[in-house]
Amino acid sequence: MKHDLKEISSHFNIYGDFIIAVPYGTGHINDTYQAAFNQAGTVVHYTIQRINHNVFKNPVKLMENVERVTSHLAAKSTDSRTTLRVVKTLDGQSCYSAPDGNFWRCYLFVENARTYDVLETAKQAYEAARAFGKFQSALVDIPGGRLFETIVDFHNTPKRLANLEESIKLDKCDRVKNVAKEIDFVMSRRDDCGVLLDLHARGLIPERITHNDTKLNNVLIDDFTGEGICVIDLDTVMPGLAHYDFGDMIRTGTSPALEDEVDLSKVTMRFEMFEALLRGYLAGGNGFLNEVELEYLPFAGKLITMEIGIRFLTDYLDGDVYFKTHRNNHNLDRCHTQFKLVESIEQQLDAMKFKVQEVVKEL
Ligand code: ADP
Ligand code: GN1
Ligand code: MG
Repeated sequence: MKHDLKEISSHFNIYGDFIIAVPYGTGHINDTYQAAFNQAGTVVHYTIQRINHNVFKNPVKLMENVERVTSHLAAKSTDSRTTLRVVKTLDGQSCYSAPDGNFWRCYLFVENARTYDVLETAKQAYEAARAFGKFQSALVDIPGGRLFETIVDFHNTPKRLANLEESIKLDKCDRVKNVAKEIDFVMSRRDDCGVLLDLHARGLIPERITHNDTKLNNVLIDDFTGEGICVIDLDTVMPGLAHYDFGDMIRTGTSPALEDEVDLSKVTMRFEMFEALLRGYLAGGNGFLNEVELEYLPFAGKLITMEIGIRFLTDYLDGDVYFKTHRNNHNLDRCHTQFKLVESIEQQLDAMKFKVQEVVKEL
């Protein structure tokens, strides 16, 4: 293992004897481990993570956000499994700054729950989206001023497009020649990029506190009840538009294929999963969205899927420096699934909008 997890965990306020730590999950950014401790004969687990400080430039401010968010959520719930619980370092900090420059944090591990990279049932989609809806609406009254922006312009799609154009111009790895079709795909849809920011600038959709990485594997589903119990991966919780979250749910919750599937015939927007996400999100949020926000929910799925596709394409051109990759052309494969899903959403966009109207009338 790259890191000495026994030594690292000794800096946290964890009682008992370290048994083992194993790499955990399929995230693209941080390094996540599940650590086991023997506490008077009982095995107790913790999540220990290295915060990727190339991506998150200010881990200390980031952890201040996490502390604010988790304590606000904890105050609203009596069930300790419904929010992440930060385990502090021995000197009371929310992360451990190691001599080699790495930053580590620790959470209580939520037992008897798991995440899914591909959702299997509409119930899971409903439950995951309900958890994110609840999460967003619970943060509406977080005290203490605006949260710190851990990554500025994270969902600014026009800027993501500008970054792609810059990478095309630089063509660092001589890869532009391989992706003419993909570049055309984006350029023919460039007018979509500014739509949400424009609505916001016109005062039609408000800034909210959003999660910004609502990949469906960022919510823990209870093994027994099937409920979406705990929203995790809080690094990007910061000011944003509701659409960023619902859009990413459509991106990751509707396709039956993995994000890096190479058989593109498997990639499709399953309408029944969209409907389940919509119903779950609205049930969890309990009426907090305005009319324009509701109207643009289906479009958000198209835009956020295209945006992440643009980011995978950009990283492919830059030489795979941002997202973890595990094989050649991994980012390009991921880009292809995103663009295929964009096409599938486009074909169903009218029906999706109609469904929103129908569901909203029922509320
Ligand atoms: P990344 O930023 O790398 O995606 P996550 O915070 O999402 O990291 O964690 C990776 C995986 O570890 C999650 O998908 C989830 O399965 C698991 N996980 C993370 N935190 C916890 C926790 N507190 N309890 C249980 N499982 C967790
Ligand atoms: C990254 O960390 P993870 O795997 O949950 C990325 C998201 C992308 C996602 C694509 C900080 O999320 O923005 O949507 O990969 N996180 C960051 O799978 O860039
Ligand atoms: Mg994650």
